[in-house]
Amino acid sequence: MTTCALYTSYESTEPWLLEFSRQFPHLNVQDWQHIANPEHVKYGIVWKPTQAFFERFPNLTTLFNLGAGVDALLSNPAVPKHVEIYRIEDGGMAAQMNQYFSYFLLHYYRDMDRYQQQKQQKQWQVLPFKPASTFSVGILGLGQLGAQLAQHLQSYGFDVAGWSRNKKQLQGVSSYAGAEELEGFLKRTDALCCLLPLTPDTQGILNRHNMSQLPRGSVVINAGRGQHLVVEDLLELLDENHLRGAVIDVFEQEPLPKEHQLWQHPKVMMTPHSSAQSEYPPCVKKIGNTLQAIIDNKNPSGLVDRCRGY
Ligand code: NDP
Ligand code: OXD
Repeated sequence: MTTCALYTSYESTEPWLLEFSRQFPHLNVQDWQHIANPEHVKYGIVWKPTQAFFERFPNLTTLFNLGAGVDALLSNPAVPKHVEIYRIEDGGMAAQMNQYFSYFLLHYYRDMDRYQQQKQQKQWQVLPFKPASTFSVGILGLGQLGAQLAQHLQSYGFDVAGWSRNKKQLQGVSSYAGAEELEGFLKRTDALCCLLPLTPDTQGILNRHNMSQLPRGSVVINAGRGQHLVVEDLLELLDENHLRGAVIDVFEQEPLPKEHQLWQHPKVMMTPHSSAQSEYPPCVKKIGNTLQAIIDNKNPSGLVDRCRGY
């Protein structure tokens, strides 16, 4: 029987174990602390495992990351270099991201921030109508999540573009690729949505230089990773009124320290890394099927390219 060691850093392992036993009763997925013969375990199913996990399982060959982003695993020195890493592709998160970004994009497109300000001043004034096609949304990252978001946003009639490493053919989406096309992409973007993985190339991409290329009055929404955003640069651009507002879901330090100035900023909306969460049934299905394909010597999708960093 194939034994897999399950490690979830902050949530209970119980719902995952139940879902694995429901969908894949022949896989012996167990809480990592309750495994009798750890030296026989080749497969780990993990979210942010500590060094103790790797010390307990010296013969791992494969890790299944319980989320989409693998930055925490790739920067963890305890993860052996020879271990292959598979990540969750979608796992129910694309639909949640669509809801999350739609909510905030509609907030700005329909001037809800401005109407809230007017309310505070007891001001009754209808703002001019703007066709949705004049609202340009730019998505940084057109992968599993960004590509589905790009398709979804078209139902509102927004003018949608995306930026990735390689050019994409997505119906109705203007595709920009590579560092040389970033400036052109930013210059046409009223609402910048970040769904990039954190890599050495993307760290700090939401910096003063890049965000200044956005037209005056643009907004920034970051659900990638906290390290994409240079918070001081964002605050300056908000205070200079170059940017109209920002939504931040991910932070360099989570939870965000109580004394951080972001908590107070009137133009910043925040959520606690909750834009999308791995859903048990689709994630378990994906991991179980991937593991079966590995055992059958097939090449399943979701393998992380360590050189690329995602
Ligand atoms: P994918 O790997 O499927 O997509 C990544 C996209 O980013 C690809 O389009 C890729 O381009 C592009 N990209 C990567 N590096 C560069 C670069 N240097 N220049 C330009 N484009 C680049 O990832 P997912 O869509 O599954 O997830 C994206 C990220 O979203 C995760 O890594 C994670 O950080 C974040 N996330 C956040 C969550 C939250 O709750 N806040 C939940 C889930 C994910 P190409 O297609 O050409 O390779
Ligand atoms: C993920 C996340 O990467 O939840 O899946 O941040």
